[in-house]
Amino acid sequence: MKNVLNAPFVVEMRRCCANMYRLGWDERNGGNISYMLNEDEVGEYLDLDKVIREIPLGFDATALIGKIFIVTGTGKYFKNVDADPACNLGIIRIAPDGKTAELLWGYEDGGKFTSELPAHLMSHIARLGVDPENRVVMHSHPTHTLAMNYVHPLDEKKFTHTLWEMCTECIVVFPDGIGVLPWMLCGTNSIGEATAEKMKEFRLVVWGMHGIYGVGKSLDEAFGLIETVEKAAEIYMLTAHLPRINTIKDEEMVELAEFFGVNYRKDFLNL
Ligand code: 2HA
Ligand code: ZN
Repeated sequence: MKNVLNAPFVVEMRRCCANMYRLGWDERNGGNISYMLNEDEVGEYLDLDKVIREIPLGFDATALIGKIFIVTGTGKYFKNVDADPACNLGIIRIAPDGKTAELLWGYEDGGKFTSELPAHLMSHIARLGVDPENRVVMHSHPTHTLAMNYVHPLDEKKFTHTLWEMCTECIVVFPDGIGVLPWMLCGTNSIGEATAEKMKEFRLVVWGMHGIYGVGKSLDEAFGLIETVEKAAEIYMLTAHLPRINTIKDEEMVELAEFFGVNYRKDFLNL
């Protein structure tokens, strides 16, 4: 059996969490990631018949029975993942009852998965319905995106449109736009259900005055979505208090979307 600490999925999670921490997006225990793994790949590193502990999920994940995820731990700091992955990360499999997580590795100090697991697993279910290749759900508190939440209407069309105006690449990177939820209590099944509902339509969902969710086929893809939103939000926050004398026009956004062949939310433009 190969050493799981060298597994590409563990190395990627270590690098990703360290990177997000250094960007200032994941203070203290802020943020969480879940990454669906291939059973054969995990089998090279772990004995899949050896369940260390069973942990109740607190919601129904029947649609994901048998699926394996590497997930950041509750109360754990992204800052510490790289130095101690076995304590700060865990690999879980959804048990045949759909209501329990079987711990296959990690959470070595007796810990468990992120308190946002309902939002993560419900989002995985929703995204897999749209894109069978989806693997990653990522939550973070990027600074400028969050700042923008306080000074810009929390309206999906307006929020998306403003970000599309801020960087030429935006409409190409997230042509499907951004779903927006109002402030809601986090860590609950209700916010999980609301997030998953948005995920049927969007790959990015803002949690009002809290943070953002991004999804993708890989950690890079989910990260790249959030990174692009954050860059655009930074430009917005650097310019929102200044007179705007130039902008990317809606006609130009159409030109971009058509040139790059992306299916964009036409109803989010004002044409
Ligand atoms: O895990 O970010 O939303 C800490 C959080 C809660
Ligand atoms: Zn959060």
